[in-house]
Amino acid sequence: MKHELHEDNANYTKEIAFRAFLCRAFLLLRRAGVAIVARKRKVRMKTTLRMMAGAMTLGLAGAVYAASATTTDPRAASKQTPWENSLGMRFVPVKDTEVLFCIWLTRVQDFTTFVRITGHDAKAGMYSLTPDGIKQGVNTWDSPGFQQGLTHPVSGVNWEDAQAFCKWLTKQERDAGRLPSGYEYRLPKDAEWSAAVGLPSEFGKTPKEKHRRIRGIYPWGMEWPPPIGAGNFSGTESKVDMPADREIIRNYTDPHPRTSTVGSYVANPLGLYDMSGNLWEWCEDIFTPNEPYRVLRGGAWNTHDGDDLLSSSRNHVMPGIRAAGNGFRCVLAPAASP
Ligand SMILES: [Ca+2]
Repeated sequence: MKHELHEDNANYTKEIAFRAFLCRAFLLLRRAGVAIVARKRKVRMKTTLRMMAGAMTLGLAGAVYAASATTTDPRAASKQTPWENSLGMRFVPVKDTEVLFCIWLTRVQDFTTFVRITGHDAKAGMYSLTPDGIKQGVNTWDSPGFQQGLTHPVSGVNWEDAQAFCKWLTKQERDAGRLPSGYEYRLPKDAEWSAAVGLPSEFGKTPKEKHRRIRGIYPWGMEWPPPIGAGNFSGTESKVDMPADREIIRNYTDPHPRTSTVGSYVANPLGLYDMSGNLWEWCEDIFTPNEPYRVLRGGAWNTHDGDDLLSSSRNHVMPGIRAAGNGFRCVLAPAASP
């Protein structure tokens, strides 16, 4: 299943607005169904309030795409006026850090541009979920075994691929005079990602020491299972083309069995999308000293375990491993070596 043909940014804006509309309609219809059941259970008021809250939050998710104002100065960037780069990636500041986070995971269209220009080969050895279980080498980032559009997040790329993308984009935009002086692209650090997901101060020095130490707090709040519309996880909808005995979140459904277009779910208070679900996000850091594993955060479309979706949870994977549940998000940071 190859990716669709390239769209320009204008078409992208229209497409993403349309997909956000479809997603909102789906979720509101589901909520209407929940309301009927709830009336039978005499909890009408509670459900109505949830519907109103859901409509408001999902409305906000779509509203971002109606706003087109951006800035060319990273220091002037805000949630309402992001900084936009040459690929149309948008960045907003995150309090208590020096960096700007991309509001989206890196998209298929971004990675496709990188590969087309550099010839970077990111295809070998990808792990993917098939009806017969997890298989290696069957699929690749540009044909991951499920349908993707160019505005889906690129999946099946490893930490080294993500590093190569960031280095290429930094050089590309510096050479073109497009990157403001003193900045570079890189992956978020583990502590920066915690700030971006809204975690309070964590105890511990290393990601391993911080791992799952704050219990009961998820990116969407304190509910389990997640409230409707919280993100793209492995809900009942994901039971297609996967082993029958694979676990899911039994009391959760979203519209996406695999990856979803970035920005399909409500943004967090900083304006960042998919900080929970869609794809795990590679970070710069090692998990613990003297071991090669790199940190990933946030969970993915194939995540069902509540502990994995805690804001304080970390995954740790060898930097060369490519897997269909893993992708990455870039930050714009003060350059370590201008
Ligand atoms: Ca899903």
